[in-house]
Amino acid sequence: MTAAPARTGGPADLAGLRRLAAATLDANWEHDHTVPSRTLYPHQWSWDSAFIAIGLAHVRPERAWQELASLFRAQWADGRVPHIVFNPALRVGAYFPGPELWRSADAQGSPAVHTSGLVQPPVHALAALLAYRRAPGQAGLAALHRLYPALVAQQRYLADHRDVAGDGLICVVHPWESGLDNSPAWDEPMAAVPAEAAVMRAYRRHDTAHADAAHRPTDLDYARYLAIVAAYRDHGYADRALADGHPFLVECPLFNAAFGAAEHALAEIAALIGADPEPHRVRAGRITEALVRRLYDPVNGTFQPRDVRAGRLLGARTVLGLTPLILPDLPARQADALVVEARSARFGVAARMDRPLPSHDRTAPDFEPLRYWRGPSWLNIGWLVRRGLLAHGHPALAAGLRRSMIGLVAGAGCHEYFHPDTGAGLGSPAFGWTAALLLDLLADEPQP
Ligand code: 9WN
Repeated sequence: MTAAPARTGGPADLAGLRRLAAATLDANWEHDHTVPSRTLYPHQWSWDSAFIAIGLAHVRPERAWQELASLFRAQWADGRVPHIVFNPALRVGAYFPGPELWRSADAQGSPAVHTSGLVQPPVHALAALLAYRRAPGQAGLAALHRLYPALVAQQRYLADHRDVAGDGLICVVHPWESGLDNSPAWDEPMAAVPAEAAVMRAYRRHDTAHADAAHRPTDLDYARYLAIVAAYRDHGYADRALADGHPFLVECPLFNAAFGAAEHALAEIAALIGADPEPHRVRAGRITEALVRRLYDPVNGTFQPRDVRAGRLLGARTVLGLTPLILPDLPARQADALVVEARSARFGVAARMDRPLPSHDRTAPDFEPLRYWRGPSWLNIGWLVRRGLLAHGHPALAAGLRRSMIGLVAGAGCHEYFHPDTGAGLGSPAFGWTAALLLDLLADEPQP
């Protein structure tokens, strides 16, 4: 497809953009949390809340702490932080799959409120640390004191229950756990999940009522999503038997990078509240080492997910591969290779970007500019990659990415995601993490 010029003009009025982002967060606020979108995602989502807390700290710090506290009130007894916390006030059918499909109340150790049984990338410790840095003070410190044990339990759940291959890395048991649900990264393991699109006739999908079906996962994808949920749910969301036949077991570079970044953040939080940072530093080092050993592909010079069932690295070269850059202790060899990958025609990161950062290799035959996570640009991923570029000494590239992301919102508003060629807004308008991370980017003006 021909590349239309990206909208790189940027805002004439940064204060206006800031007001738009703050108003979006206000409009999505729901008594103790922020919904990602009033239409598509009307409940509370786990990693959305973390990104949103980072943005709230700029405008309404008290809500940043409420956001994280409400999510962690739904933490399970085993430490898992559910990927969706359902709002009981909403009608049945407000989102699919809803509580009636997850049946969390039947599982051991689930909280009083209905939730899903899956998790999402653990970016919450990083969010708590950044929220505190943005809004330091007694209230923030007290919030960190309260959150710290819950954040530690979240990490312990992952380490103790989800290291299915025993190699120090966490397995995601469903594409929804990766946060990049429909990424081409999952095509191979998803193809091995037995399911038929026809089962979807028994359900009413909520997403395609609010977004163009051509942009969303297919019915066959959804049939597989449901089959994987059923397999996990029917074992009571217990992780003991995962290795014996769970249909989807993948070590994801982004999830594991977030897992490592969380230990780095916990070390800093521990120091702030008078706990011992050292065990967190040790664990962080081990995670980075395991990531490099198990998921780095020296031939391609990027990180690839590992299919634990099939026992091999997966081939699709998606933006997931760049995200271990967020680890400050990533060795120079891998960090340098990721910068080469980021600057390549596949991803186009540059000091002056002519198009947004795509979610998938834009030179790949299966690149789709409109379909969910198969090409479009997301602000949370760009935000993570930008942090990584800064951490590894590439301020000019980081500045280019920042300008590109601000330009996207200036051109199209706080959309869920953006066309990777034209920058047109796609998915849900008034999307929570886009607004929140925009606030963070606007405030983080690099020094000349
Ligand atoms: C399933 C809420 C969530 C994000 C995910 C994104 C999408 C849900 C869906 O929306 O996933 O969890 O219905 O597609 O892929 O990253 O957390 O914004």
